[in-house]
Amino acid sequence: MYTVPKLTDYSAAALDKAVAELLGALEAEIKALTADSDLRSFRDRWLARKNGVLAQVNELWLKPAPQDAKKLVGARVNQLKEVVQPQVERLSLYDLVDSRKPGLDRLREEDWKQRRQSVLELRWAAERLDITLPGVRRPLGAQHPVIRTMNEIVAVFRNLGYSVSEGPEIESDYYNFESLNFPPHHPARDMQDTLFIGGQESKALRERLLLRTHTSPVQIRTMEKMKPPLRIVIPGKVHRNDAPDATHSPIFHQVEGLAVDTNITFCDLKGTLEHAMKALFGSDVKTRFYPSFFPFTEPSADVQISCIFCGGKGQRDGGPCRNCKASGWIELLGCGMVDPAIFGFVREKQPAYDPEKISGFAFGMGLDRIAMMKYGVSDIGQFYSGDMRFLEQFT
Ligand code: FA5
Repeated sequence: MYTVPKLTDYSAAALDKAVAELLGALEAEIKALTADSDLRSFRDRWLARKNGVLAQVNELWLKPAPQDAKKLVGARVNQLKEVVQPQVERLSLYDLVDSRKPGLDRLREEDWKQRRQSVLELRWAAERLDITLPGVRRPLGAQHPVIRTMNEIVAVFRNLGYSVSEGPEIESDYYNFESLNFPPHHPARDMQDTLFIGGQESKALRERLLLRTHTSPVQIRTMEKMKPPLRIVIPGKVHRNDAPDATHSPIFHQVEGLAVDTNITFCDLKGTLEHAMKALFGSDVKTRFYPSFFPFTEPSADVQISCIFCGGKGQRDGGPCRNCKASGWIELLGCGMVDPAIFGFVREKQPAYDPEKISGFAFGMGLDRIAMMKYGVSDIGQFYSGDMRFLEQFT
């Protein structure tokens, strides 16, 4: 009777030989089965958790295999299990059923033949392939409209030579606020309602963890790692403690941009954003900048584009345009020249950011509202509802 040998050679050829021997032994044992065979012990011999042939294969082949052969041996052992287990189980199936009824646990020769025939039929039925049946159609997936918008915007900046930078969604107070020039307890912090991780009262403020409220911390993280010149876009998910309504979601997405070099001016910022807006919304689109405030840029501006629904007229279909509230303009992003104070924070780790020698601009936009505009979505919550009827429209 077959016993599982120990292996000394773990090469593919030696494994193939050992596997072939084992399968040969199984075939011989199956052929030798008769009506009087004890199918339960046949099953146990091959499949018992303790000391069955397959269990021994695990113990004698897989466990002692040297590290570099583990993957190969593991694959062979799995293949072996997939072949041996169903064969043995099918043959012992009827005996296991019958052996629960006293007097029926031994089958007569005729019975055995018949039953083996029905096992074969069962197997045939299970494995039969009706090629005339219609196929199973897998539903087609598609990019989520917010991600699609994100990729489009990132592509515009990649074409301008920007590279992509990413950072953690769980961020420290230092990177999300302090290093971006939000002083502690300053009202500027109230500009963004923050979700803090609980139970951190004993930590210093700058070390407390929170869900990042914007992608701007990645500006600092990237500058700390890379010397100027720098041109990066930062796509990502952000969170704020905002009550959900048609245009606010506690989770949303931003794309941020940062360019740092010698002699970067506000003209570069204007030219870059004007180009990007035309690339995204069509060459007819106009941009306008008006003063704003962000703690990390100085001067700062909000950027509006001419309304893409009414062409900037403020009127549509004989009435006021609802998308721009009849103003002809839609606010799209915040931007400005990097405040020299930001370089001051970064210099601690990366001295090349000397505000006397370099300058930069930064901008940031909310993606979800841009996607809403592009795809005519009236409620931001639909992006996060997981409702297939909504999402299927974008396949
Ligand atoms: C900022 O987050 C700045 N970090 C942007 C920036 C970067 C300015 C670099 C200058 C330089 P603000 O808080 O305005 O800015 O948010 C940017 C955009 O996020 C908004 O214009 C809006 O489109 C979007 N936004 C804000 N809150 C929500 C919300 N709850 N749901 C959906 N979108 C939101």
